[in-house]
Amino acid sequence: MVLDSYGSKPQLPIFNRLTPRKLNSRGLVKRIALLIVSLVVIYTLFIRNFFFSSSIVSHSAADDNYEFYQATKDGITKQDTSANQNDIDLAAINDQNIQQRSDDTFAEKVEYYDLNDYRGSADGKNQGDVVLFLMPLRNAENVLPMAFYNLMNLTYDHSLIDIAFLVSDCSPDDRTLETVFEYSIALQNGTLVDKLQQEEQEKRTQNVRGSSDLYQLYMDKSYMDGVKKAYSHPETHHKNYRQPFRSVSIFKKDFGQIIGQGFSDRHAVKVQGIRRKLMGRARNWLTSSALKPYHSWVYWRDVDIETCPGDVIEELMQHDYDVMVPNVWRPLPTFLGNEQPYDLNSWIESDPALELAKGLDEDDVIVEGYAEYPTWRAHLAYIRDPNGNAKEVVDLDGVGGVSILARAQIFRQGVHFPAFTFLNHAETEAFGKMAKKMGFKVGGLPHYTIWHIYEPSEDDLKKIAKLERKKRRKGRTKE
Ligand SMILES: Nc1nc2c(ncn2[C@@H]2O[C@H](COP(=O)(O)OP(=O)(O)O)[C@@H](O)[C@H]2O)c(=O)[nH]1
Ligand SMILES: *[C@@H]1O[C@H](CO)[C@@H](O)[C@H](O)[C@H]1NC(C)=O
Ligand SMILES: *[C@@H]1O[C@H](CO)[C@@H](O)[C@H](O)[C@H]1NC(C)=O
Ligand SMILES: [Mg+2]
Repeated sequence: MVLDSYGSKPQLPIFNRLTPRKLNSRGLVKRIALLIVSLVVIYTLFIRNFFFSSSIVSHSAADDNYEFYQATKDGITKQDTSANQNDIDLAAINDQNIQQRSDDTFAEKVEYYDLNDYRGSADGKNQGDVVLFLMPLRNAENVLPMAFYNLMNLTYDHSLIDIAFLVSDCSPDDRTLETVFEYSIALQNGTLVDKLQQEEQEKRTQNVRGSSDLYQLYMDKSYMDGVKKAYSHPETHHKNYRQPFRSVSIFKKDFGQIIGQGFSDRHAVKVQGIRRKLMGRARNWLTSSALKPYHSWVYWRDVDIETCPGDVIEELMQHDYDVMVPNVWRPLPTFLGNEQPYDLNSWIESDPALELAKGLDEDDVIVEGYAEYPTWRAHLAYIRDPNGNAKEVVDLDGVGGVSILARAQIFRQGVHFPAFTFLNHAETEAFGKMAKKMGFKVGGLPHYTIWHIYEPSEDDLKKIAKLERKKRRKGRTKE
């Protein structure tokens, strides 16, 4: 009620009647009291909300604090960082900066790059194309072992891959950054497999089996066997498994993401627009910070992929597209049907969706896979035939961000992940549309599938608990 009258016009009695009418002192006290009350109301209803909400939605342009580290086999070095951070030793940084500046200024070398040499070839592996591998991370500690196994599993020459992680907005008790440090050092030292296997061993002997692992008993057996095979003798997959990468960079920068990282939090339709735009901002920041003139390709990969063929980069590259994505599915408990398409952001545009977009506000974001937006688009995920030809390509309009191979030159020419609404889309879907608008080739492989982890939703956990109770009752009646 109050808000409405505010929304239209600040019609406070105090402003209306500030006419030269004689006031007695009681009237004056009343008016001053009213003024104070009004100001408090304005503050609580409007100003405070304004500041609060703007800190959620938008990110202050002036805040460009970040941390930048590089990992080698000998440890982590802090490379460069904004000078006005509170928690670091300013003197040390200033020294470092002065050092760097004088090095750069007086260095007797000019670096020359002919960007025609870095256009990206379909046969990049044999042409020596350097790939920039980018991975965004948030509260990802638990899935990092999986992600690093997948990294080592890449058959694209490791010495041609620069890795850059972006760690953002983690919870205070989360150890994503520290874990990335530890694993990256061991990765570059060639000893990460041993470290991960030792950690697993320790966990097994401590017998830490969270109740959340119960769901594994309800997964499809052939899927679980596949996972076991992928992880139990990992080094057998290719001979350069332990080879260090060209470089490993770790950026830490917060973007003010406050939407929870739980499965149900992230997937509510209401939060999609905000979440996706912030992710767009984070992806763009990482691209601009890590992309170098000598990169021919950029490969984006999510942390929570359980199994993926080791030659995914070569497979995506050989088609000579500017943007190429695989199919992304996830396993499900058997009582939910074993498996399901996961990434619905890779699609072919449809007429009903274009019609739908016409009726929306310029700033509205269409999100795929929600009843609220019946788009009738053909999703890459649903085109899949498990026995289909893995080399078959379909042209796409929107793409998902789980695993994108893109030519580096498209970023140099301005294609990015919109942090605003572009053609009623944001982030990766808008990236696909933008690349296409700028004349680049965007495609996907419907029958070439990588598998996202299954994270049990609250409903699924309830169902599992119920099944467990039933099992126990049965067990007792048998005895
Ligand atoms: N830097 C950064 N990474 C994020 C953020 N939110 C998610 N991520 C990472 O981005 C990738 C995709 O996120 P995820 O929540 O798995 O997306 P979903 O599977 O599509 O729901 C994962 O590697 C996450 O760790 C964020 O706010 N900042
Ligand atoms: C690096 O590798 C050597 C063996 O090659 C090993 O002794 C050492 O512990 C490793 N360091 C780290 C940090 O993993
Ligand atoms: C590693 O690559 C092999 C061969 O492509 C594949 O079978 C295996 O599942 C991969 N491992 C993981 C953890 O995805
Ligand atoms: Mg995910």
